[in-house]
Amino acid sequence: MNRKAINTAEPLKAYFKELPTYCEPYGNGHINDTFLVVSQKRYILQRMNTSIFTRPVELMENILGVTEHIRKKTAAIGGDVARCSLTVVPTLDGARYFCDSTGGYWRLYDFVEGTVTKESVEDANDFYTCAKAFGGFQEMLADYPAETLSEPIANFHNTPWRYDNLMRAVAADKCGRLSSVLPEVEFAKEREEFCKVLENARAAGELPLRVTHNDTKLNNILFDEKSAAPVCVIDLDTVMPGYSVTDFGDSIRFGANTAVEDETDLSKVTLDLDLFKVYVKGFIEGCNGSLTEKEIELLPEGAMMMTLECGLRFLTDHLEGDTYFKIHREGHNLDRARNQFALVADMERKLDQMRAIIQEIVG
Ligand code: ADP
Ligand code: GN1
Ligand code: MG
Repeated sequence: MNRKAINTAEPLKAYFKELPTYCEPYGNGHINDTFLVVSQKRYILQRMNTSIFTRPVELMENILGVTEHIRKKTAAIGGDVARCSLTVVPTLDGARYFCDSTGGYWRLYDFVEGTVTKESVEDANDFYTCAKAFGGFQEMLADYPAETLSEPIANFHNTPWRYDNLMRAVAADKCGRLSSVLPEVEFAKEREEFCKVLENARAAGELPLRVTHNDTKLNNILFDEKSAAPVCVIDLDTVMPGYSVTDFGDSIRFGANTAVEDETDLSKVTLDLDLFKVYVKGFIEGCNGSLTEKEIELLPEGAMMMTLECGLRFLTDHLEGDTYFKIHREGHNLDRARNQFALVADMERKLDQMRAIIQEIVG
């Protein structure tokens, strides 16, 4: 979608008495349409992606609850209240979001000044800072009643459901692609029991329900432009009840793979144990004692689960005709699924080493 073609006149009128002179596409996000608006000060205007987030009103309730909580706790410890979280700016009528005449949902945030985003992990220190920021997010929200949050995407990290969904796609074989992916389907089937590990731990009362971010990538953190310290965790659309180990795991899946997510030379796809170690250290420090022993024990399973689940999702989308993830070449989702499964296999080989690293860090 060409963001320039999006009509911002209606939302601007809803938010500003005097129309701002500057409103241009901003940032590199893949989900929402983001604009920088300049009037007396700077703002971020976003049109929410309602084809992915079909319940924008509940989603905004989640964001308001969580950001308010972070601000209160930051105030209590004398922190930087203006920059610690996103601030939702109301419309001129006092509403927290705006629905335009075409059914598009919009929101306005204060621009968090003096910050920058980084698009990719350049060195171990970037990954450590990222881990501390997402661990800190967990800690800030450790006393938030997670069960009061709604699920903007149902079953998002319900891995057994994702597995069943793959099996439904296999049975339907809508695009006639099944015969070319039989080894991948077999790989998934061999791990059906593993898919249940976190849900079983939850059912046994061993895994607490937490407020989770669910998109724990580096470019969802704003860093102070001078000190490079993490200032604020953004992109809160996928905040919902979940497990701390999946927020941890998604970062590992994405940031500790020695290859990019769609690399087709699978010999390059491995788990970087040095980066794993750095992230464990930063995450545990960031969580600042809020993780239970069981959560710490299940961190490697969280990493394997997120990687396996992502592979299941890519494979499902391939079988269903690439309707969810954007593809840039034929078979792109299958390449991604193979890549994720290769990473799962390497994680399985390195499971004992992952456990030893955790032991070494927690003592
Ligand atoms: P997406 O869901 O599409 O990834 P994000 O909410 O992450 O959208 O926003 C896209 C980019 O816009 C971010 O990576 C960041 O650079 C910038 N951004 C978003 N919100 C703010 C804000 N309040 N202050 C400063 N920059 C922001
Ligand atoms: C999607 O759009 P992006 O890259 O932030 C997906 C994640 C997947 C990721 C895999 C809402 O995130 O869950 O892990 O692709 N986000 C959604 O690249 O489905
Ligand atoms: Mg983002």
